[in-house]
Amino acid sequence: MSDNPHAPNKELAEAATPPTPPTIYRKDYRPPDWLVPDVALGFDLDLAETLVQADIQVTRNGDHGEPLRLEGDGLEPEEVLVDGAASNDWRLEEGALILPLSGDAHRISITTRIQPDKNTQLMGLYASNDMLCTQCEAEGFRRITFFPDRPDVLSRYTVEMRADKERFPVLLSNGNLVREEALEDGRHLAEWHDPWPKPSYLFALVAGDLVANRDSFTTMSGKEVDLAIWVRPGTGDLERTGHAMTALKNSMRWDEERYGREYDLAVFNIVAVSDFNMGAMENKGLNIFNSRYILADPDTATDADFDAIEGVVAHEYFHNWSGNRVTCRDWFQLSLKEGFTVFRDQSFSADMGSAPVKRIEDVRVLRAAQFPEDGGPLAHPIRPDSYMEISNFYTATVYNKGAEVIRMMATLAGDDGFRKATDLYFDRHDGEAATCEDFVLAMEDGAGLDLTVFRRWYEQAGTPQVTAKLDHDPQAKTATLTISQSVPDTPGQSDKQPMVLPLKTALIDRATGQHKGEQLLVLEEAEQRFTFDGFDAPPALSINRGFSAPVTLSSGQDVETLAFLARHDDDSFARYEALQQLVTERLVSEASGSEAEVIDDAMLAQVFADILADDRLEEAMRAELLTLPSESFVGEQMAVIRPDRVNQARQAMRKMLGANLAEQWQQHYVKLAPSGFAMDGAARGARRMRGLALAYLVAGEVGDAAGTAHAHFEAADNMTDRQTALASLAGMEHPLREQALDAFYTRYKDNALVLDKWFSLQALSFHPDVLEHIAALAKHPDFTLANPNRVRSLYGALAGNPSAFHHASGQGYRMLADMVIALDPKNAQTAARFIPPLGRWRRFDEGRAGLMRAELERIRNVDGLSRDTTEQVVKSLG
Ligand code: B3K
Ligand code: ZN
Repeated sequence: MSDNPHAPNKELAEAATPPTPPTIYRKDYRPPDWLVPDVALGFDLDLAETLVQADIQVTRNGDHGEPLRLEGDGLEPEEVLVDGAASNDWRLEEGALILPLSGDAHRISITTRIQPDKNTQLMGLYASNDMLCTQCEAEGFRRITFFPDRPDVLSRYTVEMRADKERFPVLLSNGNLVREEALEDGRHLAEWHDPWPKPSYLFALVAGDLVANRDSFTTMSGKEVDLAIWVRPGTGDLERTGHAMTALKNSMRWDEERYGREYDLAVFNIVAVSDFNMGAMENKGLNIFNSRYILADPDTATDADFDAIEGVVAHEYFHNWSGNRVTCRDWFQLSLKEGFTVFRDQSFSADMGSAPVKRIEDVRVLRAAQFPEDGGPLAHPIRPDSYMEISNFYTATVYNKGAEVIRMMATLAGDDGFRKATDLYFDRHDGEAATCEDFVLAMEDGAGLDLTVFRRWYEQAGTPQVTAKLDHDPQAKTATLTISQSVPDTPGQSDKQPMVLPLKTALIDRATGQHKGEQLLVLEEAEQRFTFDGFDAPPALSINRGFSAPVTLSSGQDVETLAFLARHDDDSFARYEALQQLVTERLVSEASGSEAEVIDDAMLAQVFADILADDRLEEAMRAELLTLPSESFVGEQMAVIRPDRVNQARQAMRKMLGANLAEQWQQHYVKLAPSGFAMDGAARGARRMRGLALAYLVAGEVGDAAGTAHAHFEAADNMTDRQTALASLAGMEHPLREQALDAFYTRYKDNALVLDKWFSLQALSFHPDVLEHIAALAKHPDFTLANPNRVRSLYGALAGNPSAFHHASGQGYRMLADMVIALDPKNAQTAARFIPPLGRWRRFDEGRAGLMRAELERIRNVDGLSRDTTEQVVKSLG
């Protein structure tokens, strides 16, 4: 930096701003110049240094004179052979190896050497707990060897692994084991062959000292599949794999029954690893999982953890067809496999448990993660038009909104039509790298739909805003529904076209609570009217039932109508929605000081009391209905988010409901006390509802709240109860708080996944000193930036606790930015995931917005900032 006092500040600032990485555009897609039908890989595996020999058969794709381009990231070739002869006719360009080739088919052999134990990015081949494993999606394979590392190059892989037998007794890769041999010097060899051509992102290997839970599955055509879930020995982990195994077998059966899809190899291996950037990875025949989505027993995992495991195991398994057999042409098509597979895992979980509760949870996730993304600086269509770093596009938009788009097509097609269309899609594109357009065409051809206008869901970002207004004509006895929509501007997109919105609707008679049947209204224009006959009196409008379209909807219905729907709507989602709306409108009005007509304490308590007394409800659904919307969700509904006021209003409401209904909560608390531990749906629902009753009793300061929570904690014979009670205690200024936290720590300090909960629940607490607690936890000897789960357990919770993160001092923002700056050089992918919370700065009051921006700028100016974090920061600053 110049120390000339006359240098203009602007130039100085410009000179200091690090460069922005190049942008890659969807419109620039070109088919690969060279194909690779066959690959043979040889690995001499070790933690410190692994030798990789890649033998690839390349064939010219079309009539062109382009050289062969093999992507590489941080690699130096030790030797390059072309058709068996050493070659010097190559160059390195931006990390890639460029080889001019004269013929149409050649054999290229390349030797590289990599250092797995120095790989802190956890992409490519890396070490975790003395085991070696890989993560290649999206562009990790190029960190192992030089290769056309793009999803439209499909190859058959043979993999020979050699390693010390004592330290790496288990050697796994994709496909089937074809050979095992002892070698000299205590080494051994395993050869794997995967008969299914696949892109490099689905390559995987694992080497280590592992033990397996083994089982088997007979497919619908009678083929035996050996199943194994591999974990570390001597940790107690093996005993925690039963639930994942059941989930796997259930997924295999479900995909046969619901989609006619059968598994296609003789083995299916899953390996659990502790250090993993994401949830799991669907590598062909060798899924690699973050251990948190495999390991569970009632003592260490909550009911919600059990559900998450079931969902993720299913998700990765379902990718075998939606992702592996039919893969993506390019990374802009990511939602082709991810949106569809999320939809598939959501349907599976709905079938395994309570469908209405599952739907509400999926919508909660969509609203918490995707709606803010769609309304912010990082908004993008489910099929993005451009990116700088593809790892930043594994988003709630691509995944969860992508799943909603598939769901809408399924709704429009009907069950039979949808099945015909998915059969056609799989048959037509088996073995291919396909596009989102291919999927939509299969939907049109298979289900007989015209999706011309519907395609806008792939093009336009932003959450459609829908207004519905119901008018009643007493003379004509008609009800007329006027629905209008608009799609907000998003970065790079304005003046949007109307979307196709399938809205499941019913008009409910207020006297009887009945309706004449649900109708599917399909809105295609900016405004449409629908008239219904036979209404003597104005009905109540139940619209977007089951959340059939992913929109925000305001129906302008008054408090009485919403309260009526909250008590009587026969669609569980719509019933939930009515109560959420009542509560949200009240909280928004209080936090923003508006004069709008909102529900008062007495009426709200009465609606709650009626739901508490409704004996037709299953307990899990009751708990869902009575759970208040999150502070973040309420804040999002405000013109300018005021986190402190939202917190105050919401806490006051919890206190009011806790105190006013003390007797009812108490009754439920006692009535739902278990006689013993069980995992069935009823027992889990009871635990959930009893936990909610406890939370309200604590919020209402009913009796000796700390004593009740502590007794709950002490009596717990499972993690769900223990965590619920500890979360309540963590928010209290009471000596029992420390006592319980210490007891929990002592009991579980050797179990990393449970220790993550200990970090998380303290950082998520309502305690007035939560920021100091978080700062202290960041210095705790068990805290480390090296493990993504641990980082998320503390800093994900910080970002998810508005009272901490949005503390007016800006300390929350600072702590997050400090962590990002420290983590970015080690693990860019995980670091970049913490930028979006700061990127929301435009939605907050001036003071907070300025503080958030300042932290983004501080990160932006770090020398050598990764492409991942740079993209998120540059876009967030706008
Ligand atoms: N397909 C993987 C995602 C891997 C992303 C790495 N940046 C997990 C999944 O969606 O199943
Ligand atoms: Zn996926």
